[in-house]
Amino acid sequence: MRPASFASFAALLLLCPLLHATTPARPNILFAIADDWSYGHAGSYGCQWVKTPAFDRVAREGILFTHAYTPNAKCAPSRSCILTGRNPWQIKAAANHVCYFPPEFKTYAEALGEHGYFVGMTMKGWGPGVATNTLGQPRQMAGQPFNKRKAPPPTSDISNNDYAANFADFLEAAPTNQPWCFWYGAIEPHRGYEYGSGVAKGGKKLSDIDRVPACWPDNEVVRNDLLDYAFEVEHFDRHLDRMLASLEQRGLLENTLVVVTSDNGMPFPHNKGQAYHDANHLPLAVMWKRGVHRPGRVVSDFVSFIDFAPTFTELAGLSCSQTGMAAFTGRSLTDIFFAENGGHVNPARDHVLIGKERTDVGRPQDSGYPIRGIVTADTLYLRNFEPSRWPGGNPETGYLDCDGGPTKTEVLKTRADPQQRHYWEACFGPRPAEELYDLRHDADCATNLLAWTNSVRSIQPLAARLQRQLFDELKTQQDPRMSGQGGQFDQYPYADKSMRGFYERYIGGEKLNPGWVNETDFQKVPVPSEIKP
Ligand SMILES: [Ca+2]
Repeated sequence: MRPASFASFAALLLLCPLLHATTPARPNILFAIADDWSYGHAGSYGCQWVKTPAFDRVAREGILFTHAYTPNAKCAPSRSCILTGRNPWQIKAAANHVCYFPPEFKTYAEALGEHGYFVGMTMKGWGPGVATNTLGQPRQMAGQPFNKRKAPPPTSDISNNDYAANFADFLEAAPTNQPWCFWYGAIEPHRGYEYGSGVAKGGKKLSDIDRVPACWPDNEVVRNDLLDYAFEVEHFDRHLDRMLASLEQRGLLENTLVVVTSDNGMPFPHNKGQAYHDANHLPLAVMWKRGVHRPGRVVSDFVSFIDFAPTFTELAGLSCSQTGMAAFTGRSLTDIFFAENGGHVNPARDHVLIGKERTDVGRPQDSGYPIRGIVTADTLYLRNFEPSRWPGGNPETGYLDCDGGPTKTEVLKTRADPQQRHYWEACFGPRPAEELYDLRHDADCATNLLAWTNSVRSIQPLAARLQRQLFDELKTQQDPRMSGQGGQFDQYPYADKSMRGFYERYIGGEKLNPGWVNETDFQKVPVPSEIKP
């Protein structure tokens, strides 16, 4: 290299700190996202009752993350965070489930499409909700859909979308001189499940499950429900396996960044749609043969779903201003991709923020259950802003803010049984304004240390410190909850008009079928002793 050109090359590097000296050409991106799959339920994490050979391969030939979190454990807001690189409290109505997505927030898929990428998706992209541009035209939030191929599903509750065949169609359609970006949005293991399919079709046994989390009764119904969920996770993984084979056959695996994760935790009480640790803590593996250094690493850095959009746009060679997107709050993951070591790579990645607003209806005035929280290596601190409301939705409207299913019904039955009532209390009972959990000894978040008189005095300084850190960061991020404007989240309309105003209409005698709960889940209004906050 001649001195002049070396100087200009060096100057370019200085001007473009995002361009790593060894960064290969713009990679293709395969983003594989399961629907409601929890952390730990993969072979790579040591699980025996959920078989995930494709995920395990991605982890083995890339990086396995042990501390990846969505900021919001519900489909639409979690996907909004992925697509925008911003936290739920920074994207207005998109903090909510089933919202009208604000046209002002561009997605990374739209930005890549404007800058030379061929962008496609199959099945579930962003949603549920309504996303249109300022002219009212539908937006392709995650890319152009490829959904033509169908295949007989293994159970009546699994999609007939042949995801892998649709991905192959996408690859056929992709121009050879362009990088591409594909969103594989399976709808497994979202409910419903074919009851007993894990045993009958998956060849599993109830005794395969090593432990049932502390918040649900351990019985045959719950174990079957878990195995049916496992069988659906495996369907997602089988299609991923075919997609990897497809890439390999075409010689595309080398320069494709493969990201495999989920949008939120499993659709069981105390998990999906809540803010306990298992709801937000998610599986994540990343493979990129030409880019990721030292494959086979296990990384314990705290990473957030808001880190995906900055990663993808950086690898596409775009600065944030070039993308035309609202400024990212997330940080590109390339510091981890290009590191040489496993364990904790970047000391700055030592915590994540989480939180939620309205997830589903079923409370008076379509109000949500607002929470903010901070997760560190040892602790989960939660601040509940409206503790007089029901966290899972009102009993008399079927606790609608929790997907219906066998485990939910089993937990609800325990409300009338003094010996087992603690299950109902943990999953659906009223909560205090503050909660603090010791994640080292209580990963299920069964014991709120701030409600336990023996520990409350010693634990309060820690709670105060975490609340200060949480609130300081939220203020910097201009969270409306920090300036007394949090009520705006309840004012954004629920985009499914047939369900809007559910509570008042149902109580008023209107016949409404919410679809996703069982008839017996509707319970009488609470007795006064249940209203503790
Ligand atoms: Ca989901």
